Amino acid sequence: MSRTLIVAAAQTGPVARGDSRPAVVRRLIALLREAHGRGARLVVFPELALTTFFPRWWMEDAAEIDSFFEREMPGPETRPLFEEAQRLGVGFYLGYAELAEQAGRTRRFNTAILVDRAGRIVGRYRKVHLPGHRDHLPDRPYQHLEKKYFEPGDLGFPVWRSMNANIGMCICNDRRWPETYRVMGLQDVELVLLGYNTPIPSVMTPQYDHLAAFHNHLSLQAGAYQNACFVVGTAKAGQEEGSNLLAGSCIIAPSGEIVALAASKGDEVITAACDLDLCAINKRTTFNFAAHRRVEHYRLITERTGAAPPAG
Ligand code: CDV
Repeated sequence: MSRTLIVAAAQTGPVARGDSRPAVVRRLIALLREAHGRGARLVVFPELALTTFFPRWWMEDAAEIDSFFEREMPGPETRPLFEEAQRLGVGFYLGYAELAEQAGRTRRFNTAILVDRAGRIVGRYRKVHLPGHRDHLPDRPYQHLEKKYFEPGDLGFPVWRSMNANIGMCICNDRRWPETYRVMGLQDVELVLLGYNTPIPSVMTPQYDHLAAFHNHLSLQAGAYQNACFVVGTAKAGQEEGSNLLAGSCIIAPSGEIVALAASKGDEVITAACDLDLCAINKRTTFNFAAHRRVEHYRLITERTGAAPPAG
């Protein structure tokens, strides 16, 4: 039986600070319907898809900060997306800011969920690699305050068996780290789903702004090839509250090739028919981990966080 799954990346254009949740959800539903019309059974929405990319602003008022977070999922404003996806029989990935009450503590995460075709949340991922800074940098036009507004994820990089595929998730900056994909690769991942908001100019590396699109695809293609899996990367793109967000949503095959690529900076659906059995080619040969990995030489990867020069 063929394991070909039509997957969609549902890129969105900018979301303004004043856009209501119901208005954003209506846009997501329109993209979902378009993807379904093109045969997609799994749709990937961006990181923090329900709001503007608020870590660009220094905020101190707790109520203002919390207005960007979801306390329940689905809640009254997001439920229509779940209902429509269930009606259409389409699974989806959705990124949002999660406010969780855990063991008497309020915790905030940059989160993505995997929803199956029956509208059930079957997977939850909390962003591990939080970029940026936690202090106010008033000389900069924009901040990148993910380290202030979110805790690092506490769930690792699980892979779920759902929709007849081994599916993993990550979020934006995670895509630049080979460890992200390798941990999922070791769980036989076939599809890595991720959303991103990549502001240009970058607060961290303005020297590389002209290479932002290249580095995006380089990271996604390397992750797909080296772990023999498909990768779906979905942007929130365009001029958002004066900040330019990288577009370039794409679907990558296990060969490392880009098989679908967004052409615009706005709301746009791209699709690819992903034959999941193609993952087996490199999983059985070049990247047969059981046959070729030499874990006795990889200890530093988990023992040391920062780089240190050689002794002597
Ligand atoms: N949302 C992000 O994680 N953005 C980062 C930027 C700050 C570099 C990214 O890796 O695209």
